[in-house]
Amino acid sequence: MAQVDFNERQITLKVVYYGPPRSGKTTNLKALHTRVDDLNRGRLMLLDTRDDRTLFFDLLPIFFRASGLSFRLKVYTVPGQPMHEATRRVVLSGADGVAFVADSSAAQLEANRQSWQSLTRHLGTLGLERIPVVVQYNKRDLPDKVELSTADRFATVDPPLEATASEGKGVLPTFFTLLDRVWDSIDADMQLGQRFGITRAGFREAVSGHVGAGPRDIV
Ligand SMILES: Nc1nc2c(ncn2[C@@H]2O[C@H](COP(=O)(O)OP(=O)(O)OP(=O)(O)O)[C@@H](O)[C@H]2O)c(=O)[nH]1
Ligand SMILES: [Mg+2]
Repeated sequence: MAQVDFNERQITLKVVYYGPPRSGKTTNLKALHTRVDDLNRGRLMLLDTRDDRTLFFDLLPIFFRASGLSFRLKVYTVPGQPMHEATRRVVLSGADGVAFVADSSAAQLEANRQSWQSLTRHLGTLGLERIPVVVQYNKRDLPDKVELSTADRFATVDPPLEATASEGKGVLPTFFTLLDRVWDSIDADMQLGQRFGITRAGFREAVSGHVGAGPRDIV
């Protein structure tokens, strides 16, 4: 659950990028990092092995002020390799929202499905089954990509988003869509808008003031 300090007027939100092995979770985070202005981002922590597989998690902290409030966004990725199941659960705990990064390759359908199942299992045991989850199909540049119109939406209502994170495409739309959903769910629980006088649009504007939204990323 979001940490809200009413005295300090400080809101801390945690979002997690989850998905099968090598679907591009860390690549999303790296692309995001390059789009956050220097003053508002903390150090990008990549905890990986020598061959770039995430070992524990990656973390990108983003800090900014808006409407007299101090925001701390913590963006995590989980390690995708099967052996790190316990680590994924730890990283998920306390999350306010999840971006599920599916692999667009037709060969990875089963890996996507298994990862989705493990996500829902963890969310259930952590009591987080109501947090928002957005689905991103990454690697849209692959020749064997699945059609988005017929691709598994998993249990989500929204149509999946597409991305080619290695080219920085689709990374910001996924991030912003996730934050919109997170804001709505926390606002519904904690009446942030009413208590602090900030709307979702105000929050979104503040985020995009620090996380660059060039035209290239909007499409
Ligand atoms: N073709 C293609 N390759 C991509 C894309 N995004 C990431 N990759 C590549 O996929 C590989 C895995 O990317 P990572 O970001 O490390 O994947 P991950 O999901 O963090 O992997 P784990 O941490 O091991 O679960 C790397 O070689 C990336 O360059 C993409 O959009 N298209
Ligand atoms: Mg990784």
